[in-house]
Amino acid sequence: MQAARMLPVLLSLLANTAAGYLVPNPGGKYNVTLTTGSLIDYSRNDPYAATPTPRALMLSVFQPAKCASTVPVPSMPNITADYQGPFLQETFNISANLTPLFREARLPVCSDHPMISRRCTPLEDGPVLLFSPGYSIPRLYYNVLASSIASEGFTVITIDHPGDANIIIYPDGHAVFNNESILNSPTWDEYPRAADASFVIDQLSNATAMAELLPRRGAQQFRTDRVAMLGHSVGGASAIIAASRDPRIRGAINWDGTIFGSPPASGQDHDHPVQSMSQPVLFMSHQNYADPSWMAAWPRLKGPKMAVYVANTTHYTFSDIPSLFQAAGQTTEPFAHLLGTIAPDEMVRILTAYTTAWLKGVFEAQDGHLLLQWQEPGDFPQVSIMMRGNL
Ligand SMILES: *[C@@H]1O[C@H](CO)[C@@H](O)[C@H](O)[C@H]1NC(C)=O
Ligand SMILES: *[C@@H]1O[C@H](CO)[C@@H](O)[C@H](O)[C@H]1NC(C)=O
Ligand SMILES: *[C@@H]1O[C@H](CO)[C@@H](O)[C@H](O)[C@H]1NC(C)=O
Ligand SMILES: *[C@@H]1O[C@H](CO)[C@@H](O)[C@H](O)[C@H]1NC(C)=O
Ligand SMILES: *[C@@H]1O[C@H](CO)[C@@H](O)[C@H](O)[C@H]1NC(C)=O
Ligand SMILES: CC(=O)N[C@H]1CO[C@H](CO)[C@@H](O)[C@@H]1O
Repeated sequence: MQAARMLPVLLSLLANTAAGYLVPNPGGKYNVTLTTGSLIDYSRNDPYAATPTPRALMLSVFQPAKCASTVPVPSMPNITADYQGPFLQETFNISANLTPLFREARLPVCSDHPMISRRCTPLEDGPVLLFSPGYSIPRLYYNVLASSIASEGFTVITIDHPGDANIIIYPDGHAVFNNESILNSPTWDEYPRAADASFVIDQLSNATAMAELLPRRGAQQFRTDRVAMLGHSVGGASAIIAASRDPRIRGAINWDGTIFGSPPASGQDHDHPVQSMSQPVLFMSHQNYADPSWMAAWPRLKGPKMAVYVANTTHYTFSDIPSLFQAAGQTTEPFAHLLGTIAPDEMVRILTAYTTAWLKGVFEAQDGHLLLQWQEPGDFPQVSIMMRGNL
């Protein structure tokens, strides 16, 4: 394949471009501010640390904002980007080293510069959407998707789960790596992830913690009565489990995530990690296939529920990787078996449209009224409904 031979050339060109390449502005009615930082849970030790260590989450906070100009910022730290090429080569047995694709990606965000930020007005009262990544994939693989959803008026908080993400770089520079022992649990780390989500919600109303996380915003709480959770892969499964355990999570969206295993023996339910729950749940799949773990969860979902699939996609189309290829002027063709054949920007539009339409139903509906009248969000021929209930 010619494209396969072209790729190393392009990536080495990228590697020599100090300025990097810019991802397009997000498509919604807002631009976004981006702040990264950590929240430490002193009440809980990290189950995957070798020595007793409080659980420390790295977060990216995307807030919708009106700002007339944006600045390009790196999508991830160099150290994280440098880790990804070899990681993906090993995981997917590919010869191309994708490190430059990550290293050179720049996101357009509202500037932090005081002269400019005076003219930047973030939307402070938007609903909050927590995002949990796929197994071993850092949260920084979802910056483009998070920006796109945030630009529709949501504060999106992406979470790195320590011991799961392949590498997490903290503000003091130290790194935490993946701990494969996660895979020994029949539920992987779905429960620690759910606990992480509940901890983040606790801290949304902790003005001191919010001031440390978002210094420019200052000591202000976020509302915790309009929070939902989204995730990809095991992160999507975790979103449902988290919602089934924490009623503050008012809706859950699972992007292509199998729900693993049986709950711990102390659980109230004995044959499925999802407890009976009333919040609305949306499933988005890469194939027209009823995942047995979804079928097992389905009867426990007492609220509005729907499962759709997106044609011409794979499990990994639900990430930024295809968008980064497109922004870098590169075709995904050599990687069709990994990234699908759908146009990358179309996939971003689909994931954003279905996610935000579902969330609007969750937050704006009186007793699910809007969800009951669910309309197709726009004209996306690649999307088909597999199952729905209580709609
Ligand atoms: C990985 O997690 C296990 C607990 O599941 C822990 O005993 C072990 O020390 C951890 N390994 C490392 C390298 O942190
Ligand atoms: C977003 O930023 C672009 C510049 O990158 C600007 O042209 C546009 O007006 C901004 N939109 C909003 C809603 O702030
Ligand atoms: C990342 O590496 C580039 C060179 O490839 C360098 O110019 C840049 O300063 C580095 N960024 C950081 C934050 O160290
Ligand atoms: C990795 O790919 C090469 C060629 O692309 C192939 O020969 C080899 O069998 C693959 N290895 C595995 C473990 O699939
Ligand atoms: C609120 O946040 C501060 C700063 O992170 C922390 O010291 C404090 O323990 C938190 N309070 C609660 C109730 O979590
Ligand atoms: C570009 C591409 O792969 N298109 C395909 C998308 O999926 C539909 C339905 O499965 C096919 O008919 C298209 O050929």
